[in-house]
Order: sequence, then C-alpha cells, then structure tokens
Amino acid sequence: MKNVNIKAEPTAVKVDLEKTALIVIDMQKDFLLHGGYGESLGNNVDNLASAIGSTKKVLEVARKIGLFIIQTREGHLPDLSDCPSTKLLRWPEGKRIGDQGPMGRILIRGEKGHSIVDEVAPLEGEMVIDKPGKNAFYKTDLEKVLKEKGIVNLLVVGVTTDVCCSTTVSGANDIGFNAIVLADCMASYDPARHRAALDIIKAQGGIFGWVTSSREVLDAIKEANFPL
Ligand code: C5J
Repeated sequence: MKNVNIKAEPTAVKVDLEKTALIVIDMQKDFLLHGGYGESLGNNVDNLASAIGSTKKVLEVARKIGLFIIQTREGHLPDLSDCPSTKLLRWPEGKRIGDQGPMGRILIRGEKGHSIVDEVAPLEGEMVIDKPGKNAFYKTDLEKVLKEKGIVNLLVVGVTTDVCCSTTVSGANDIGFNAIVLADCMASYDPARHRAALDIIKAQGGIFGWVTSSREVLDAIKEANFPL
C-alpha cells in the first residue's frame, strides 16, 4: 500500500497509489494546436495552452514513481465506419471529421493532427487508448484494462474539461472508479465552461468526483516520502 492524502474539493481524498492510474485525455494536436479540429470549429486554442506545462510536470513525476499511465486519443478510422452520421454531419462540409485540414484529415487515426502534442507524448511502452467517442469508456477496452490492474482511482488530466474530460469522469463514476481531477492540467476553449464543468464534478458532496490541482497531488506524493 502506498497511501497519499490529497487536498481536494469538496473533501480531501486518500488514495493508494498502487490502485491509482493517471489518465491523460486527448492531448492531441487536433485539439490543442492552431490548424486542428478544435480551431476549425471556431474555438480559441490558446485557452488550452496552460494545461500542457502542468500535465508535463505531473506526467514526469508519475513516470518516476511508476504510476500506471494511460493516454487517450479521440479519433476515427479512415473510412469513418466508427463515426456516427450525427457526429459527422453536425458541421458544414470542409469542417467535418475526415475532411482535409492543415494537419491531415481531421480527427482521423494516424494523421498528424490526431497525434499527441510533443510535450506530453507517450513514451515507448506507455498505453494509448483510441476512442471513437467523448467518454473514454465508450467502445474501448479502458474499463477492462483498469480493472485487470486493480485500479480504483483515476487522476484525470487533459482536454477539454467540459467535453471529453467531464464525460469520462461521469462514465468513471458510473462503473466504480474514483475520479480526481487536476484542474490546472485541464482546460476548455472557454474558461467559463472549464470552471462550470469543475463545479459540476465537485457539487453535491462530489457527485462525480474530486477537484484538486497538480500542486496538491505533487505535495501529497512528496509528503508520503516518495523518492522523486
Ligand atoms: C472535443 C475533447 N472537445 N477531447 N473533444 O470535441 O474534449
């Protein structure tokens, strides 16, 4: 057992790091960089930039202490057979999933825009789960992988807070995981939606989970005397 106490809202939370995974949601070029899918929908990608540095720091510590790390990527097969027509047709031609963008076909697996930004790119051997939906548990092996490892707690970081992060957190809550969200390692295209999504997660005594910060998590790890 490797228990740490993390200050969080609405309450502090005690986790056994041996039963904890760091899940990095969709830190993909298509969402974070100019020219990607996010920007093609009219979003301001500059609002996501702050999450990269904080996530990098947490990732480095997670690697040092041997935490189980999983990254996810939202994206579709080149023939779009895994993309519901509702999702595909939501936007005008030229701005749709599968259309040509400056970083290859938008949100298509294997294209440059679908890959994870260099700063937090997975190392050889780290697990990456490709997902066709927002919620990382939808049509993926994520639940199976985590349960086989005995994971019950998820430290959740990534983008965007109000879309893929919050749907994954609520999905995690439904199937028996504690989700602990690191607010400064997450971001939304609109900072107001970031704050609102975090408020919803921690409302009603923590209806979906806990909200904390990278500082609190790193302090808790240090206090528990992990050699960093
Ligand atoms: C979006 C995501 N925003 N990863 N995806 O479409 O949040």
